[in-house]
Amino acid sequence: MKEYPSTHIRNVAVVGHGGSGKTSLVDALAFVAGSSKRHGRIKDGSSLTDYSPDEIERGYSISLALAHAEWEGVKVNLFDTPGYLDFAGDAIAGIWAADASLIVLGASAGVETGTEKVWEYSRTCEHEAIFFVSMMDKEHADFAKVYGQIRERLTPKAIPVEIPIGAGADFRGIVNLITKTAHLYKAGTKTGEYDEVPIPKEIQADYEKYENDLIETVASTEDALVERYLEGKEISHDELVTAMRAAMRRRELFPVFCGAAELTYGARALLSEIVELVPPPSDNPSVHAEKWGTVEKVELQEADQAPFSALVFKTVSEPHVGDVSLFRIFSGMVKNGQEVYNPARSALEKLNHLSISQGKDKIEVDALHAGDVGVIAKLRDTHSNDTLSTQATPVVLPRIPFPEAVIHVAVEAKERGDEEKINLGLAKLAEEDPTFHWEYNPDVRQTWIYGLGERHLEVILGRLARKFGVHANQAKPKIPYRETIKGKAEGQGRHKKQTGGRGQFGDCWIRMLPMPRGGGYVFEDQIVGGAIPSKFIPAVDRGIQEAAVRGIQAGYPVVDFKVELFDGSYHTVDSNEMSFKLAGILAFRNVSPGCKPVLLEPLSDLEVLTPEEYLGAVMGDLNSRRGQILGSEPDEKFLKLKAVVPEAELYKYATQLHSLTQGRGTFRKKFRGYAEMPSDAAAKVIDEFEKTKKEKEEEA
Ligand SMILES: Nc1nc2c(ncn2[C@@H]2O[C@H](COP(=O)(O)OP(=O)(O)OP(=O)(O)O)[C@@H](O)[C@H]2O)c(=O)[nH]1
Ligand SMILES: [Mg+2]
Repeated sequence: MKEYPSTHIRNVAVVGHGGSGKTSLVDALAFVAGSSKRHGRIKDGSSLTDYSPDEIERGYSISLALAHAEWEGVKVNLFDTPGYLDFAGDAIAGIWAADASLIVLGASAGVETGTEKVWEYSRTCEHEAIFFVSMMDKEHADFAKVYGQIRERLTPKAIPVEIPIGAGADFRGIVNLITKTAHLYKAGTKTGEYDEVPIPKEIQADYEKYENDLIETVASTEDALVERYLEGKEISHDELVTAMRAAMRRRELFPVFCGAAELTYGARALLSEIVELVPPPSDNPSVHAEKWGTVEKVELQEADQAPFSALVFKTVSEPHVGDVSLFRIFSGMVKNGQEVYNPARSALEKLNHLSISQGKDKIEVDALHAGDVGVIAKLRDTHSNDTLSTQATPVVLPRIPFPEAVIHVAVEAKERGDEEKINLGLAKLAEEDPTFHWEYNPDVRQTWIYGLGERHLEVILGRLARKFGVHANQAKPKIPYRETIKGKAEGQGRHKKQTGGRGQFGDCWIRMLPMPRGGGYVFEDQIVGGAIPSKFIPAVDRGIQEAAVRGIQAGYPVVDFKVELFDGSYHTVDSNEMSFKLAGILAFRNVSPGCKPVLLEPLSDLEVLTPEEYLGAVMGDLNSRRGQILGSEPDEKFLKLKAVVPEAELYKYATQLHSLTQGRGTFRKKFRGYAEMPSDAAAKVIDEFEKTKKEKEEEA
């Protein structure tokens, strides 16, 4: 493998809606360049970057994967990212680690919700972006329609640089408006070969219109050009390209290309455009890093002579290899076998078998230069989002803002005794995937897994089975209800047992009163004159607490109440701590039902972002979930709706919101606290408790 200096590298994140043709495009680009030896296909599970067993099985991308195409002396690094929002973490990581976004659209599907999302991420990273309208060979392919949608829904600054010749079954070539040439593909070509011909007559009119638009648009980005354009003077090819590059850098212009990746049509032309228009890493402004352990800023130049820094943007665990870290060098260079430093974990790491990745194949290299992307297996203590640097200049790079989990379910072992193994597997998977996490909830005694969507969690459980050999089912998460009291009452708890020898005796009188929400549990000893000897009083307290954990009405822990112990009696021989603890338990059981017990449920603060047209549907749905709507306000193009909703009503809310808003709505949720449950909802929980109690009793 040739060594590529910074000036001869391009880093492109291939992003777009699910199924828009990204993986097929990456495959075609690497193949026509000759960098990948075979033309892989999604359909037969042979594509270059969808190589993991779960991707082959499902037929879509799940993980970010790397490939490259060596073209015109330049190495184009391609980050194939998944389109489904469930795996958006990898799309964001890809955009973050690359320098430009190649946004792929289907020529018949056009702009979809996933396209809007990746456009937003790319905008946040201030990336240059290129649009590629693929699948021009598909039925109903319509380039002009898709271009119109891009302008309307994404940006009016998009401008075609290529237009198709024919569409659908008749799609046979492309015209480049800058070089003023047409490529006609040879039917059945395997590597995208074409004949270069003059502009065909049948599209002459289209050509003139688009060419005029392009020149006018590019000229208008620079005063000097605009004047010459208005004077009707010729603008040269080089001037156009230079102006385009500059405007792309300022995000004032986004070129649109087209083709049919699966047929390799347009792949060669696109590679040349990437080489020409996307800036090499050496052109990037310096990176703002932070000196480890300080707030001191360090400006790092993307040049070989700068101190080494790289961000691990992804880790994957691969069979027979172990953990593989994908990293992007932001400054400096590294040599195979070099020792680097992970400051956040105080870990020295050796880069043995420094490699680059062509799909699943690793190609060992001697060195990697500033701006390049590499892979390394078996780092000791380095995870996604960690910075690798040197001990002499320990720095941390800005971290990838991974999206927060929006959905959680409980998991249950299919086979008893597998719980421990499941938790170990989940912990490992969480290290790999920053958008996935898990916890054991002791309140409800369930393991909960959190992710970006149902599909994400299904994939996680699939991996658990495949990699760790343990099978788990999804279950509805139990709600950690609480109980409390609203009224005051008093009464006795008396434990007396006369067996053969020494008996048991404990007797107490308590008063129970409500405490404010969050006030906790308070025990007050009001015994005067030794009615209960002081050494037994803590036992009464313990008994009450023990009983309170088991609930009053529905078996949930009782919170926010006060107990005053005001009287009692004892027996000099038969009384002991155990008897008074039992007396405490009995007192709680006798008195609490008379204190107007109620159920408390967890509430969440919800912030929903939705396009205005779905506001009614979103509000109606929240109302049906016992939500209390606090108000709405504009938030850029969307409306932000605030509401308080019981957690019990939010099971799989992400999925529902997705379908209500055609995938465009998003939400964030935060635990707000506990509040009293309305009696009808509480009655259902109490019934459920009674039912399971009865079943258990019958079983016993
Ligand atoms: N007709 C036609 N079909 C294509 C073309 N490119 C891709 N496809 C098909 O479209 C489907 C989706 O293609 P992928 O390359 O997997 O799309 P993707 O964008 O990577 O999908 P995700 O990774 O799931 O987001 C596959 O069945 C491909 O065979 C094309 O140029 N023409
Ligand atoms: Mg894909």
